[in-house]
Amino acid sequence: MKGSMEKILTDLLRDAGEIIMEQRDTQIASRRSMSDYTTVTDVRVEAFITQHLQKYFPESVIIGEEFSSSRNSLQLKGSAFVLDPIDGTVNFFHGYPAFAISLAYVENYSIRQAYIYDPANGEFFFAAKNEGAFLNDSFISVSQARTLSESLIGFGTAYNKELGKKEIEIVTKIYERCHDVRRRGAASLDVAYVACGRLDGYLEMELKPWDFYAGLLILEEAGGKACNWKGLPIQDLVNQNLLCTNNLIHQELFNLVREL
Ligand code: 2AM
Ligand code: CA
Ligand code: CA
Ligand code: CA
Repeated sequence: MKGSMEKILTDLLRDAGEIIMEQRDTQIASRRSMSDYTTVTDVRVEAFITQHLQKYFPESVIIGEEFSSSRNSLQLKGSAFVLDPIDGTVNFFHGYPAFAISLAYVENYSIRQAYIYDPANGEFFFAAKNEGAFLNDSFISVSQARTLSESLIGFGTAYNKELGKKEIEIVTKIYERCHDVRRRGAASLDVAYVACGRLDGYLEMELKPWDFYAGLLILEEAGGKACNWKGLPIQDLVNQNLLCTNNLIHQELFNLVREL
């Protein structure tokens, strides 16, 4: 039997997924750069989820990509939700089916529950602290790959083209040493894919908290490991260069990232 919070949030994200798929409106609502933009659906879905969260959990703070513009308003003390209404907006815009709703529930700086819903593929990732990680109600765990030479590695390219080119340089070195590399374009799903063993590692620069907060718990509960590119634990609510692995290849992949 699902706990009541889990049931409410699962149903809420499924309803939000329906809005994304059925009212597919890719009109641009605002644009920060050539590849950094928001569609009216991003804003609509965040408003929809926020409204319901406020109704069910009025004491919780909501930190969402589209409405939490001021960093000063971000706080994780007490209870908070960290929300990305559409992670993978560029994919959503182009009709490339790799985007997700990402929602983390945090209590006193600790992620307690995590939800990543990929509506185009009907895949729902979930984790609860100390209770394991799941994909569509089945337990998931990270891969058994022991070396980079038997690994598939995901990566991202930043909206900032100069930064993105730097990432591609790093990835070129990794590519020479692994089975292959993949660039899919939705950070939350990339982390979830490491958690369920489809990827053995994943790296991306300058991610925002809502891109990966839910993924962090799912990865941890599935036996994986995350750090920033300095090898330090992930800090709260700041942008970071993220490195995620199945744990077994962590040091080997980190050494290549650190070299640059
Ligand atoms: P978004 O679609 O919600 O904006 C693409 O590489 C991935 O990085 C997506 O998950 C995208 O999330 C995220 N991302 C968000 N902001 C970014 C930024 N300023 N630079 C690079 N990637 C960003
Ligand atoms: Ca965005
Ligand atoms: Ca995002
Ligand atoms: Ca987003």
